[in-house]
Amino acid sequence: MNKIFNPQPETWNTILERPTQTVDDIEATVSQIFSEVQKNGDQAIKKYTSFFDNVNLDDLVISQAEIDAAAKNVAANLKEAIAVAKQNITKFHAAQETTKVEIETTQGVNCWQEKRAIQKVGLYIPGGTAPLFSTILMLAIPAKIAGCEEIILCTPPNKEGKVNPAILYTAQLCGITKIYKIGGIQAIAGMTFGTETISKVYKIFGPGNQFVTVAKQLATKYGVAIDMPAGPSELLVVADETANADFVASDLLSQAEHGTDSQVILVTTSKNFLEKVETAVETQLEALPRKEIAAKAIENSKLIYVSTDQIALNLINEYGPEHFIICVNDENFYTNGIQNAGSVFVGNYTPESAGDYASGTNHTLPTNGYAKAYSGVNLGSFQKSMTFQKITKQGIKNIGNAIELMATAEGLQAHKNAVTLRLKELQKANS
Ligand code: HSO
Ligand code: ZN
Repeated sequence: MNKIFNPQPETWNTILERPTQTVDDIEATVSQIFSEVQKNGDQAIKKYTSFFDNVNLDDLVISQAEIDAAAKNVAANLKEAIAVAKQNITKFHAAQETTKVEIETTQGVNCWQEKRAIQKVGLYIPGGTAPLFSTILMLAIPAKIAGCEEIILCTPPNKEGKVNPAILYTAQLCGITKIYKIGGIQAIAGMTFGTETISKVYKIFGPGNQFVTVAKQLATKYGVAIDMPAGPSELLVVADETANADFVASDLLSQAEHGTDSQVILVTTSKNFLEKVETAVETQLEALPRKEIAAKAIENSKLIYVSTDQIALNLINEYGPEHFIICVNDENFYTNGIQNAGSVFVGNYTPESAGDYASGTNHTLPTNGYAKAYSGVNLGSFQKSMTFQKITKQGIKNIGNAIELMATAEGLQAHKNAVTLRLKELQKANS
């Protein structure tokens, strides 16, 4: 682990740099697959499934029989655990529902805003070494609460053409409309254009590797919205002598095991605590099944000592971590002062894993410093705001002249006329 003591603010940017991703060569591949899927639909999807996933599929849709069989393969205690998580995630996201905003801005001029669900959404769940069925809960639950009519899911098949049973079980439990055995770029392209079997969607959600990330960005060029630009997982812990070094080490490792490019950082005002965490990480790492992955991430991770809480806070806001754990005596200093973070975990008994699975908050969060401008996925991610207005005769009399003057000043006579005609008619009716 890299230990850094009292870094000067001029060096923060370099110290906190994220692992760089080279996307240039990926872009050409992504564009090629997009244009083939746009032209040849399912045939192109099958071709690339065979190429990337090494399996030839006749049917891209998962059948009810496969889902039922999968459900039998999920242990009863895991089903109960999923139910606990589902209940908490539902409670937290249902509470985010807002009421209609309505105001009479001027007498006779009524304006209001209402939310509407995005009708068709697509969720992407990666395959790979860890089947993240928990991400289905994080995406499908708010989509259902919002009232999305069509919620489809794409996930890559393994070499036998199968999908992890927990993924299928969770998807069915959450009311996903259709599940497709399609992964990677071809999945994102399929949901962007629609094919014979895949529905075209209006917004795509979910994590993925660099290929999926670049594909989601290309989808936006075709008018499909995406949840957020995604990158490798990150965790920053701020801790002082009141924290527990073993707990902190376990949190750092929990993110480190996601991938070799995960970023984990400790910021502390205690040199003694920093040393304790380093030792604890080394000890705990040895016992992890995903030790090799975690070790690589830990190699690039940082233990940073700074002399005051204020310096620590400035540095953390500059970094904008995806996950931010606060284990210090004066929690309020950080909870009040944090400006840029995806999700914040407060106190010694709030591991990040809680938010990853079952406390109720969402785990689809902005990485790569995007927490400075983006929110994590929430109920609003599956909705749009629409505005309405209704103006009475008195209302148009009240604001009509202002509109006429502004339209004239912009040189837009037709805009002015739309008001003038109405005002004249009202004058006539009065005389
Ligand atoms: N920490 C991950 C989410 C996750 N963890 C899923 C476990 N399963 C990204 O925020
Ligand atoms: Zn995680």
